[in-house]
Amino acid sequence: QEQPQKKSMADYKFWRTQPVTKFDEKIDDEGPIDSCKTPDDIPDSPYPLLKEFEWDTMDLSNPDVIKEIFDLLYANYVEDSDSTFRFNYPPRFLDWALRAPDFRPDWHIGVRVAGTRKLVAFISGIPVRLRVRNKTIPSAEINFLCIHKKLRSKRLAPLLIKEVTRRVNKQGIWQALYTAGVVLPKPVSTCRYYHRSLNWTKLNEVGFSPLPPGMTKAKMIAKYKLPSITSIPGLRLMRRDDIGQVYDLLVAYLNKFELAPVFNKEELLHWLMHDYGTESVSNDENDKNRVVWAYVVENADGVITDLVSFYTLPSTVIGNPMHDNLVAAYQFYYASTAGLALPRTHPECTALLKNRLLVLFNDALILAKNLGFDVFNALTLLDNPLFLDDLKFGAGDGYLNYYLFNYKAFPIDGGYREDGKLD
Ligand code: NHW
Repeated sequence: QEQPQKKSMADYKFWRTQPVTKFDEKIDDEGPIDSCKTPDDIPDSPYPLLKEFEWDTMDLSNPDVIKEIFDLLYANYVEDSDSTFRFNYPPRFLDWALRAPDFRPDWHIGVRVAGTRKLVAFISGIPVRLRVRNKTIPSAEINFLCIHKKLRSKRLAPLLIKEVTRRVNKQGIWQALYTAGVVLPKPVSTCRYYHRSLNWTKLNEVGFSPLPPGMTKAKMIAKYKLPSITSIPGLRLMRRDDIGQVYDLLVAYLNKFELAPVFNKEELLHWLMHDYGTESVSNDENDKNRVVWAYVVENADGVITDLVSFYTLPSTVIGNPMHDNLVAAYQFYYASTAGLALPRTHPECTALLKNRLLVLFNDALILAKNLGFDVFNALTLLDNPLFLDDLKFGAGDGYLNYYLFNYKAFPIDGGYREDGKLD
């Protein structure tokens, strides 16, 4: 099943004016698209809005402000194609995702109704360093673009995008990464979503997993049954003092891939551990407020050989009499030493890695199931094609397109195949 067909450049009235790769563009070399500018070339004041609206910098250190963003997203953020599910990012998630190390408050941009101060639109950026093959690019990662349903199709999105671009450029940053389910000019990479049922009965009741022809409910439940305890000796919740080893392991693993973030230890600690295990917050696996879980495998010599992590992302189930939410675990960073010393093309490298990832992710599924997740989601990226089918992940309807702003790059394999097959 292919992604919905692309339109031609002429149909993108906004995007055709932006420094992004065109659909039919032939790429000769990688690098910025726009000519070089300096922050002084960028206007000091915000783009004008219609007079009933005003820009606001959202102060996420204030829980009331996070709640306002939560409420906007809760009612208006991303839905699936037939409006059965809508992402429901918990406030704690927004805090984690947006107040990352070195975040800039003025990249958390709201649009309010001038009279009532009601929040009606939002866009955010955080600073990231991206490695595209062997070049490291200071960038912004743009996310949570959302416009209230009543203000759709009024060309407000291009204004939000231009305003975040202005604020990012003012810091001397000229590139950005963003992802979207929709096709825009032009993805640098496309991944497909895969889903592994943990609670098949509930997934069936909410309409996520139909009963396949010729199967019974009992057979489906049996198909997805998992052991109740994990199998890898030395698998345990990550602690803050693991960061040195985890950092080295993840850097070595991600090095194999063409597009990856470049973290320092502080950033990686934030993404894997948030504030868990600090003086103020315990490192409790079952804490109801937790948004990210990271586990390591420590061998008998105290060496960390593997990392696996996932985060929570509940969705509202729209108009279902039995359930009002669906809680998905999303695969996050992982790494393994299996096969790492061998060249990637070496056949033994793939076999070693595949065997390891099969047990590592089977354990991750068990952990997620025991934590109460309904489904485990992953994309076709990294080494996932080695284990998705075997671990009973099924191909979803959704795709995730990766985009670079003001940077042309040769396409990067995201594991998405038009024939739906995995490598
Ligand atoms: S993707 C999630 C986006 N959010 C949602 O889907 C939530 C539900 N939908 C909405 O709120 C993750 C609205 O439908 C939105 C569009 C706001 C999506 N990305 O205002 P108009 C992200 O947050 C283009 C980019 O009339 P609307 C990533 C569309 O193609 N562009 O539409 C965000 C058209 O342009 P065209 C998108 O429905 C990355 C124009 O918007 C888009 O009322 C942002 C129509 O505008 C999308 N997801 O509002 C880019 N969806 O050229 C960052 C639609 O076709 C770039 N459009 O005429 C980098 C900036 C920083 C650079 C720094 C160097």
